[in-house]
Amino acid sequence: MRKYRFLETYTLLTYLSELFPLVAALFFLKKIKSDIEVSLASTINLPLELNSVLCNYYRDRNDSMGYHADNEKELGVNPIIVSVNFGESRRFLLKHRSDKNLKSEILLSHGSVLIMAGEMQHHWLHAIPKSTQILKPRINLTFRNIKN
Ligand SMILES: O=C(O)CCC(=O)C(=O)O
Ligand SMILES: [Mn+2]
Repeated sequence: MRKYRFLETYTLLTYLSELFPLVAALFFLKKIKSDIEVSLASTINLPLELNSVLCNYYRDRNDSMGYHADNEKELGVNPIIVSVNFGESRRFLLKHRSDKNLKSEILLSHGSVLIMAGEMQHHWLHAIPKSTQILKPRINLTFRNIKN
């Protein structure tokens, strides 16, 4: 029954997205946002309102993002940032700010969700490097909570 309803909604959205792409995109964003909020609350007991989203579009292997921390004042002290990935897999690099030997990386594949939380933005920088391999496009959404 639920599956049937989902398919109906999906068919409707496919038509809708051809006529009103922006409306369909907003519907999908809201759905992803509420799915994340529900699963954070039910799995790790973390009630959180995500009130903003940034979208990054990586056209090919030459599009990248340099090392940075998401530590803007409006995100608060230990922000929770939920990153959702579509399309091509890309390497997500991490390096520690003070201990140069501490490095890590995660392959963010289609459908993966990465949660950055706690003191991560104080101690670590992250980046998406260029690639030497031919890559298809990738869309990354990062949901955040902006404080007033
Ligand atoms: O594309 C990614 O996975 C990283 C995005 C990111 O770090 C950002 O938007 O601040
Ligand atoms: Mn970032």
